[in-house]
Amino acid sequence: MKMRSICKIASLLTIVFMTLSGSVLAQEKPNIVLIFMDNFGYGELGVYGGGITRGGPTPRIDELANEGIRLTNFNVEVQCTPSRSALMTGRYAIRSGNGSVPITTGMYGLTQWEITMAEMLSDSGYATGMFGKWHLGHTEGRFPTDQGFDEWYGIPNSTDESLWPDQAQFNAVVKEKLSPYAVPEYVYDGKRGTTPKKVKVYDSAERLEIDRECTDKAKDFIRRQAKAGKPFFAFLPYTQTHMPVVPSKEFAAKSGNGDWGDVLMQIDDYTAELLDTIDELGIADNTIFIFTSDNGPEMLPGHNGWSGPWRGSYFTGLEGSLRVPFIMRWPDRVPAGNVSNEIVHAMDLFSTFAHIAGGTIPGDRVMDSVDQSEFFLGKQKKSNRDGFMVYVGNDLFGVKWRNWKMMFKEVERGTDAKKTYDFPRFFNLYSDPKEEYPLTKATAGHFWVRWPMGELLKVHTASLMQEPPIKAGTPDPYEPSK
Ligand SMILES: [Ca+2]
Repeated sequence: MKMRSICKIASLLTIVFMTLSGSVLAQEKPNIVLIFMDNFGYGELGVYGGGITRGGPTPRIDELANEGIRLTNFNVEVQCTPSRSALMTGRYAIRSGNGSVPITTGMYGLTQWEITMAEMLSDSGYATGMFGKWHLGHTEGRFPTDQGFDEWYGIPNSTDESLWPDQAQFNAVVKEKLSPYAVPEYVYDGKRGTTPKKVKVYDSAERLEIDRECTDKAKDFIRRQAKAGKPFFAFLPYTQTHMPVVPSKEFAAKSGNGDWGDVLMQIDDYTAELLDTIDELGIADNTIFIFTSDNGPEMLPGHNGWSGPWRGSYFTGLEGSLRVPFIMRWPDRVPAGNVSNEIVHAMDLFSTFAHIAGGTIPGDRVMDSVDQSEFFLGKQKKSNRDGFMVYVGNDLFGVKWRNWKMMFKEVERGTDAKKTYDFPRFFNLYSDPKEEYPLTKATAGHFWVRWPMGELLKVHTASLMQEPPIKAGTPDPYEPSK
């Protein structure tokens, strides 16, 4: 009898202990690895219809999709700078003065007033490392290490700049000192609290190996944080597949199908190295691993990417510009093998990560981010977003809502003239996925869709009145007027 009581107490204690350790585990902050490709279209990966059809198989990323959730309606802003701004701040890029890539404003990027995803995660106890392309400011006080990243290796601007040092005229202009911005782009190495160091010129030779270096630096960062037992955010905004799309020497001619196939194999291999690293460290189960892109495909002929079933390249409001691949794996938390056509926007990752990581969502500014954690975790079938505003540069092109689009403006290719329509064009994305037929039997009976879309537009317009957008090129310190 006595023995049985002891056993009973012992098993009760075991249950209590297991419950406690279970809840401790549940409270552990997951690591986040976020791969954010550049100009990488919807159609490139095998699991999205690309891979072998594009001349370069992507088996590891395809496998990753089977281990987690894959979205067919994940949306972004349509150029490099705005997309990165929206991702980092959880706000439409127009709000922070980053609605367009910097064309005439050398002083650009995020003001110190913005709260980035890296700052939010850092405040929540995360180690934050960035390895790749920033494109949110290249002046003192605007580097990633000024905006919440503990460390950064990569480039401040973009990859076409790697072609500049090959031009004799450019090199002559550099000597003439005609503009502080008509200078070579550098690869930087930075630590929080210090001025990032220039490592080397980002030229056409370095273009080949920059993503190799970023992968190695990220692996080192991940190993150090795992050893220290600190939750980490590893942000990998790779430079591929922004033009010029040429592979590392290691991958040259590997696919036998040209540069594009080689680069796809390279991307798959680098991703596999990161996945293998977290496996080796035994932290895969507590690591959210995401593969996505900043905007639709590159449009430069010869370097042009593929938007899969959608029409259009980046710099347009077409689906090919807006929809990019999105795969998220979090073993035993995000149900495996889930494929969803629910609308999610890159801005939503801010609030989703904040929820998962115990971070704080700023309450003193307009936030456009929507928490999608319950959706990703499979607790609800629907996402928490029905639609969003479609911006191209600082222009509001239209509204996307459920399977509909109401477009006031249109551009076929980013460098083409913009067309403006007095009567908006309505597209049913189910019956017309390529947005070719604005006025058909499929749309004629549905002009009511302008009302729910009008409601979204009304709320958005009011928010811009309530909190006027920061002008592009605004210097620090910035404070909104009350
Ligand atoms: Ca881009």
